[in-house]
Amino acid sequence: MDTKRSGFNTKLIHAGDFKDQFKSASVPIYQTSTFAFESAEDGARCFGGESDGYIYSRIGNPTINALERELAILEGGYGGIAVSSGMAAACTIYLTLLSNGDHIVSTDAVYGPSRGVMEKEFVRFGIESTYINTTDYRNIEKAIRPNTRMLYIETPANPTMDISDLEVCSQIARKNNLIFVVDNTFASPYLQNPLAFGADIVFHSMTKLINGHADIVAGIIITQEKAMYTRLRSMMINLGCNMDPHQAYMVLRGLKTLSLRTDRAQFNAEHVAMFLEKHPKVAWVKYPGLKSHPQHCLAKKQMRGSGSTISFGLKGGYEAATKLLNNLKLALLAVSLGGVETLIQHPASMTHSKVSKENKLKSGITDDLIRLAVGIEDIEDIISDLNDGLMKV
Ligand code: LCS
Repeated sequence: MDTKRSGFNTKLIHAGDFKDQFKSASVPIYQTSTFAFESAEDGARCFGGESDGYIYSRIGNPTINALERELAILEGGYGGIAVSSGMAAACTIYLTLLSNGDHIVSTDAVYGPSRGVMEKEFVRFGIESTYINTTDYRNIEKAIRPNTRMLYIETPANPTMDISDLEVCSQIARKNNLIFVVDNTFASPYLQNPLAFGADIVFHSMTKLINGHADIVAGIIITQEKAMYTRLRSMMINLGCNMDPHQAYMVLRGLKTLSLRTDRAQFNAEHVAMFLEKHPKVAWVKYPGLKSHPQHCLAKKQMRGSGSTISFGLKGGYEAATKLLNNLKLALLAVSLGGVETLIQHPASMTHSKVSKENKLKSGITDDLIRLAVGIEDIEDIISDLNDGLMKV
């Protein structure tokens, strides 16, 4: 069957297109570090690239490759490179495509360590970075310098839920000869396909929606073109930030229900966002599905849904936020998102705690911001938990 032409849900189940001699329905775990060659000549052909036989699991493995094929199809790209985590994906992209003297322009409200590693570590290799609000394209144009090499966007952004215009960013990147990279973690390929808007690279922390069960840390990079795929794969192999076959199996298993889980979590998130917006103790709510979100129309244009993460603030600021966080019984006080269970956290003191106070404020990561990752529990229970917690504030 040509899964490239089938619907999204069919792709979720069949796009890995794995076949073995036993006609296994699910992709088996090839828990092996190495593969024997048929002969010395065969080994030489495998290493010489004349045969596509397996060599060694850091280089390639049938379970991992099935996941890579599937994600490449879901994102509409040339190929996928599975890695050990979302951060491994970001760092492989930086290390492969940026050199001494280069400059990167990025969304300011990105996942804390994606920015931290650039400002604290990559700066040692002479790579400069500028973090700006990419929801306004004029900020991007102003930030571009003669040595700018990459435009790096996170949309929706963690934790502000800001949405950047993928089409406009892609046009700016083309005009200025920049590599356009999109972190699509908050949307997943179910809700948004950045390559279709002209991105060169899309990547995910598969720890979140794609795996969806809070039991695995994983990442993937998907490229539009073969040349970039080859460079990134070679770097991944040499860095050794490959995925493990068992990890790939777990993600393949979680991925099958991506649309079912996302639909339900999104249904819940829409109701929670409306509940919060009406609550007297809540100062503000930011969820792309609400009309009050500054980029609500853009979200509708480039996304197929609003996802399951909400940011909001209470009238009592940080003090009120801690009271709420300490008084919830169903929602787990934990970082991460996109899983089946509802999670809540305080980005300024948790996920983004290493970002300087000044940069946090500039990026909209205010002290009152609470991030809620809505799960697939019964909506009545999630709202009742929040309601009880808010009564204690
Ligand atoms: N990109 C985004 C947008 C993320 O939210 C995260 C992790 C990463 C990349 C890194 O992925 P990892 O290496 O953890 O697989 N975000 C987290 C968060 O918001 N809470 O805990 C982790």
